[in-house]
Amino acid sequence: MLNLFARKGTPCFQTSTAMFRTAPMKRLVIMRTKQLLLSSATLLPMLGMAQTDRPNIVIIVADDLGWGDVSHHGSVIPTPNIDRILNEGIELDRFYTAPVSSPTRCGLMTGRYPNRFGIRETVIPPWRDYGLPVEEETMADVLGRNGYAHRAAIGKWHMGHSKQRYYPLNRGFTHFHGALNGAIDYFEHTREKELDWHDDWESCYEKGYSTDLIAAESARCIKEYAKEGPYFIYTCFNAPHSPYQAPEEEIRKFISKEEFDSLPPKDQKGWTYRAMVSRMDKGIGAILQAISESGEWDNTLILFFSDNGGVPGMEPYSVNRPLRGSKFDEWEGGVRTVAGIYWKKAFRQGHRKLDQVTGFVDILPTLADIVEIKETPKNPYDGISISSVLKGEKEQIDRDFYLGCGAGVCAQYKLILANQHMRLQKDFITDIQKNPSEKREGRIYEDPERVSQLRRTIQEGDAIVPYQEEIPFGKGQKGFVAPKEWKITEY
Ligand SMILES: [Ca+2]
Repeated sequence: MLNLFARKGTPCFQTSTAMFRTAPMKRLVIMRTKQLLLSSATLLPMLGMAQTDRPNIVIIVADDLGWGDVSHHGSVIPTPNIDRILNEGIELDRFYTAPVSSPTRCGLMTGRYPNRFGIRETVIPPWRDYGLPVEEETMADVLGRNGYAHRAAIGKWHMGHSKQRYYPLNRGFTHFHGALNGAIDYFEHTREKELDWHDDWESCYEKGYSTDLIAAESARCIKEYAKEGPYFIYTCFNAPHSPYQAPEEEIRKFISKEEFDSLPPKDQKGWTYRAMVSRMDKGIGAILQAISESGEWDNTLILFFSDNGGVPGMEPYSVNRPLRGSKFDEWEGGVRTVAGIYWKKAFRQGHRKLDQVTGFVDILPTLADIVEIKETPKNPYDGISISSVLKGEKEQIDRDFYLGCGAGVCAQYKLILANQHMRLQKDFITDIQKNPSEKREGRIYEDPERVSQLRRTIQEGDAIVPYQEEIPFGKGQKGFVAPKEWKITEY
């Protein structure tokens, strides 16, 4: 009954068996799947682009990774696999996100400013009864209608958990393996003391460190899906977000047990954080290897980024230096994150550092462009396609990028209007190219016209009235009791 109910709201172009795991249905489902795969193949010429030309899409998201926490940016933490994406692909040096998790994820999935639907300033906490509204289409919905039969969400979801309507399998994905909430326990897979680890609609009791499990499931799906045409994998590590937990042997790579045990808790956290990043990088390596082994390396588009900057108070173990600020604010350290993109077949890449201003809301429009999706989006995108820049057809697109909360950026300038959240009594303007650290004393040579345009963009963004109310983080926390194993029954 639960499974039948769960299908409500999924796109009719559903081709995975993942949704239909109830035993009596299995044979019928396999037949239906084969029929649908055939029918999707016959549909493809109508969709404009040959199936073989469409890249597999693998998006890998880190959680709270600091700008300075990859070896590519000078960290002592070895991150050869993240570095590989940046070095062999295109380093997206000016990739912007929201300063916290859920807004970034919702903006990524929709190509729209998350303040349109009330998820701008805060994450969706366990006690909140809302999510990404069903009025919004997701990247998985769009790709599902355009030739991508398999669409997996693996790892941290964080776009709504209190109703089935917010669940990944009702948001265009054909497979889900991971946690609905943020900040789960890495070993117990719990949030608010209840198991929050799922495989499609079922509780998942597998053992292990969540980073390893997320990587392994991603690799498994990559190998399975590669046999059946282009696929979409959305892998979200919960690392290196708190709680600070890592396998003992990973910590030992950095520091001896004796030395670790002699340190105060703050430093123990710091060394554990380093081990968490290192382990995540190893998981990313396993994903890259799976793509390679699947024979699809040349035609797989891989995007890596962190959902926001590193947290405050973790220096020297996690740093956003030389950027100012951290998670929760719109200084560069909160919203400009480590990012790289790779697609051997079509991008001009290889040690290419791109200073194009881009970010989370551009990804869906860019993918729609790459896959040659002709349909008009259900709700207009706020982001733009940067496909032409990635392919090397265009050097740069002059644009403004609205960051929320009175902030915005263009190629040359960063402007933050006076506001309480940022504790700014007066507007902050800087030439961000000359002053990437946003030091207050930086001398500004203003182009009044360009700055006025950026100001208008920010004011227009701030004036958006959300159609769903944004609720403060702590509201409803008192007395909240998590549902058993985070099982949700209501649509
Ligand atoms: Ca985050």
